[in-house]
Amino acid sequence: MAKLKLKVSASEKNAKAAEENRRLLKENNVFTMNLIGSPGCGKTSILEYTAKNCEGRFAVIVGDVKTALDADRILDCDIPAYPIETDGGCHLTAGQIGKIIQQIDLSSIDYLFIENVGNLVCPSTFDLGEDVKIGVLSIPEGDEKVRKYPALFSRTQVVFINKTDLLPHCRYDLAKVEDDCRMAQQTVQIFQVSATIGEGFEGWMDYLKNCRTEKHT
Ligand SMILES: Nc1nc2c(ncn2[C@@H]2O[C@H](COP(=O)(O)OP(=O)(O)OP(=O)(O)O)[C@@H](O)[C@H]2O)c(=O)[nH]1
Ligand SMILES: [Mg+2]
Repeated sequence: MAKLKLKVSASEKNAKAAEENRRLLKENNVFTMNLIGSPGCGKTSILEYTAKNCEGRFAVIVGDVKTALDADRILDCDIPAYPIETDGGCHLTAGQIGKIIQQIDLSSIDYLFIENVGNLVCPSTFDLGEDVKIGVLSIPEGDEKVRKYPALFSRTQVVFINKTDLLPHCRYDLAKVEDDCRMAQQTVQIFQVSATIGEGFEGWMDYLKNCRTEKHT
């Protein structure tokens, strides 16, 4: 009973912090995206491509269990990056994001990306105050992930299917995965990309532009 009460209050605490983050980010017209996917699916690579090729002013918060290696990769693209080392934690919390956004000049950015800890389960149900959750899949992981992890894919407004350059080497039914994504979330926008060779990002660029227009009018 006491354990249940503790659990409820932790999730209530997170929800409250997420609402406060959302209020602050909205007030500053910052469009915020929470990237979730398995370890190695290409979250940082997609952000590197975005930083180098898409228009807008960005900041990135990067969650990892250990190290600031990914934040360093983003800094190398001349984008402000803020690492969060969770030290064993399998997802980011709204409280952690709240502490970081106090350090960011929100009036100087259009987009905030949050790269969550590589994990298809735990980050799914933790609201960070984002506008959208973005799921990242990749070809070598196999084509059943959307069906296996419904808690995430029922909440993702955008899905990347990354590493399309590896399609000739893997058995992967792209059409089926797209169907699964739409079954889980009818209005999802799907981008098939290869972050390594920079292929398939036109739709993503339009998406970002549209989000900014909506926020700033
Ligand atoms: N072939 C291929 N490799 C890719 C692509 N995108 C990323 N990679 C490789 O996949 C590996 C993992 O990429 P990351 O961007 O670090 O993946 P991540 O999701 O950020 O990983 P974690 O932060 O550790 O969860 C690296 O070796 C990348 O070079 C792609 O489109 N094609
Ligand atoms: Mg990464």
